[in-house]
Amino acid sequence: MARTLRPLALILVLLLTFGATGGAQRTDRDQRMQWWRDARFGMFIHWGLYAVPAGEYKGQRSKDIGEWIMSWANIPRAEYVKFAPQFNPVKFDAAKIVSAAKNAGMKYLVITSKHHDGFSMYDSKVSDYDIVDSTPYRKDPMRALADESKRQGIKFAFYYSIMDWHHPSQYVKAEGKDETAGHKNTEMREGQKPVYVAYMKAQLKELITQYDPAVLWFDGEWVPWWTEEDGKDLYQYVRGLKPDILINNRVGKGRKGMEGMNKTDQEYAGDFGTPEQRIPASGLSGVDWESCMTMNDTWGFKSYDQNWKSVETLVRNVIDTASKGGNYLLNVGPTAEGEIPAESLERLAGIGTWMAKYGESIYGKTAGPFKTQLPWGRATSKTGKLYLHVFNWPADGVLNVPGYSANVEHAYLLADPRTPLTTEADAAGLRIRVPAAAPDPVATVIVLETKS
Ligand code: JFZ
Repeated sequence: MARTLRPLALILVLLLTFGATGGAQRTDRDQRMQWWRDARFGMFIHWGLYAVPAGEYKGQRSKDIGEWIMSWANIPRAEYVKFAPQFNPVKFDAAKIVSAAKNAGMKYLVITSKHHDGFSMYDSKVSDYDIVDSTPYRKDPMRALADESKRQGIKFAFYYSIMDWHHPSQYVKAEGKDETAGHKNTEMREGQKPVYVAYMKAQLKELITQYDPAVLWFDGEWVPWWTEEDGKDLYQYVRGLKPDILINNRVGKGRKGMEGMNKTDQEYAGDFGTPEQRIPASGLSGVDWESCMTMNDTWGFKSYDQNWKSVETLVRNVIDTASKGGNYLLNVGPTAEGEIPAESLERLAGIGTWMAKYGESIYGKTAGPFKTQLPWGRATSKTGKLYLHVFNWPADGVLNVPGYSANVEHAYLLADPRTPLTTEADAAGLRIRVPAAAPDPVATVIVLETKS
């Protein structure tokens, strides 16, 4: 870099670094969040050693989630590590996974680089407890996924757990539980926290410098030994390594339980809220959030979980989320062979069919103008355009948009822009004449172009 440019670059880095948690540098924040706000839909991938037991240990099954088996089956470290030599995902195909995400209409993927069990899914130099060093597979699937994502033009991102059931700094102190098994609240050994934080930072540096992730999605932050101060420090560390990276609010202590939004008593670290297994009742203006959700009842693969959501539900969840100004991060849990289950692939394809037709109403769109929920569906918008998502088609051929009084210039079905729909305004709102039968049983999109 030319000598004269250096001070400028330094100022830029400082601005990006410290504009993060405060509201002062709103424009920097807006700039780096832009792709993510436009994306609206991503793939979550929970994949790790837990795919080997697939929800079953010594004949014991559980309603609990698959990636927590080390905890609910009370498996000591010395036993859990034995899954590693059995983990040989020879059917893993990065191109197939990235294509499945892309064809579903997803714009980014977030994969577990290390979950609570502490097993690294990439070639870490600071641990041998990783897929390259301790499994017969000996390859780095994160390398393949990062490269393939770049090739196919989809953003690649990492999940990383702060709580670690394998690291010697942490142990379990709970009645009837093995000290080296998993637990929702690990204890930190006296004096070991700096050692563990250094380990995390070394891993995060590997992940960021070698794989260039667009997002760092932290989790497992609720353990009592992790503080907001630790979170802010880690946030700055990660941002220092990659100024335009996005970091979720689970890096610190701001998150309000499963609701996922930040507490408001103080400023917390993180760029977006993380509601889990739910979509907020309404959006919050000026707040970025992403609802993560499973397709069945587990994140990590379980051989016997068949409680699948329908394509209709999943598509409507994408719409519901976008209509409240949020992102939808939908999970898949690949098997120990490295494949996304067929049931998940079918659903991804089904969502993709809808998204290919109606994606315009989702990408780059935000909440609709309505204060109360529309009786028949949802709405998204962007200056000059309103997209009505009709879940329940009117039986009488008239769709009422209560309280809507904007000046409509054009109304049409998104799938048939050349056929105008007739509209009438009255005191109660807008009435749109629509075909007798629902053009799309999952959700039909009607576009209203308004004078702006
Ligand atoms: C967390 C993980 O524990 C889980 O395995 C998965 O990765 C999910 C996306 O994130 O799930 C949580 C986190 C917090 C609570 C419950 C589940 N909580 O605070 O009750």
